[in-house]
Amino acid sequence: MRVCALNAPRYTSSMPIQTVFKAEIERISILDEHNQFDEKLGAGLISDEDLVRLYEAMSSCRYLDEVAFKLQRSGRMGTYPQNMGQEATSLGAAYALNSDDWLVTCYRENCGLFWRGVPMESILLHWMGDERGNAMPAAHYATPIAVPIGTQMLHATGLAWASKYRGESRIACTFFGDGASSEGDFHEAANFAANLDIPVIFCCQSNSWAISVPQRIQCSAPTVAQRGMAYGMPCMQVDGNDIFACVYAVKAAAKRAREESRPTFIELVTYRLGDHTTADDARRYRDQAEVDLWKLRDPLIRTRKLLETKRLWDSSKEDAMRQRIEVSVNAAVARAEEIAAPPTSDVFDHTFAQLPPDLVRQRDSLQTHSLAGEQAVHTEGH
Ligand SMILES: Cc1ncc(C[n+]2csc(CCOP(=O)(O)OP(=O)(O)O)c2C)c(N)n1
Ligand SMILES: [Mg+2]
Repeated sequence: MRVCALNAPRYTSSMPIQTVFKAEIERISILDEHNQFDEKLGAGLISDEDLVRLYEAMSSCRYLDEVAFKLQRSGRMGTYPQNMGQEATSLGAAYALNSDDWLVTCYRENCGLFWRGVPMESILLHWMGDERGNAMPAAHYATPIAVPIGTQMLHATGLAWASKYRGESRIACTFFGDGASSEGDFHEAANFAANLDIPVIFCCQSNSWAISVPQRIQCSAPTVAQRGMAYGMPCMQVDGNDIFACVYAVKAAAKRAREESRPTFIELVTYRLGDHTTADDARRYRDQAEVDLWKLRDPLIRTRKLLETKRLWDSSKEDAMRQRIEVSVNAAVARAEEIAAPPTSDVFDHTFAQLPPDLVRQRDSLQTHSLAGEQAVHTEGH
């Protein structure tokens, strides 16, 4: 982004009309869907060896989506939001960040979380309704996936502020949808981060839809990126289906955060190829022609094309990879399903250090199937 006159004095005596603010937003694209690669920006950004690993990571995440869909349909898992089509965004960020920078996500960032090392069964457990799926191992610097829209942007800003206050070099990177950028939480987080110079990166997954609400209805501005500009934050728009562009943008934002303690807003333009969740049927509100167009821009297809051009990939490697992925994803499903279900009383265990008396009564009456009235008999231990 180029911001002209952002730091201009707020008062001027020039008359009668003058421009006090002008801005441009740059769009970053390095590897497009026609296999065009920009050497100037892309050279040296991702090694060949890493590109193969990134492709496998995206493919593995895509396969998990297939499996999770079937698990939900066969009653073995609750509602699940497929990540299909959006794998490159969070993966690019996880690749570009340090492994101890905070990754504060919502629910379509499986690929970045797995790159961090978050176990696949944690994500499966979450969608199976098991609280233990939210216990992200501390070593991964990832917060539990946030389903309430928008809340996590405030958490990321707070985490980055704490890090700055302690004099650590750790920054935070948060992910949210285009719909979430219309929530008050986004505006509070952005204002706070920009005004207090907080080293946080706001990554918006601009996927055209917020369930059935098209982007044009909830954002009248030509780009979502300019929402960050309103707070005086550098912003850019990025081809979110281009793993190189995602890495490039997050690297630049991380450098700014670490060296200047400044936030950045990145609009990652992508598309969800699946339904909003397994509880949705997107055919009811969007055209197949639109979906077909975005299938051609799939981040997996274009990464594979580049690998083939570089003679790093062929169908036998693809088949061998598919077998590896099937084994590892199926093993993660087995591990998630083997974990014994928590006791019903578990819902009372994670909020209070000392359970208040009314909740003690509810917990105990739950075990005896009676109502928790004032007269309920205390049945602890039965
Ligand atoms: C606070 C809150 N309001 C409403 C919902 C219901 N809801 C779930 S997803 C969603 C749309 C989110 O759209 P977007 O932010 O664009 O993310 P996407 O699902 O497209 O990735 C809504 C309204 C919610 N989970 N939390
Ligand atoms: Mg969206």
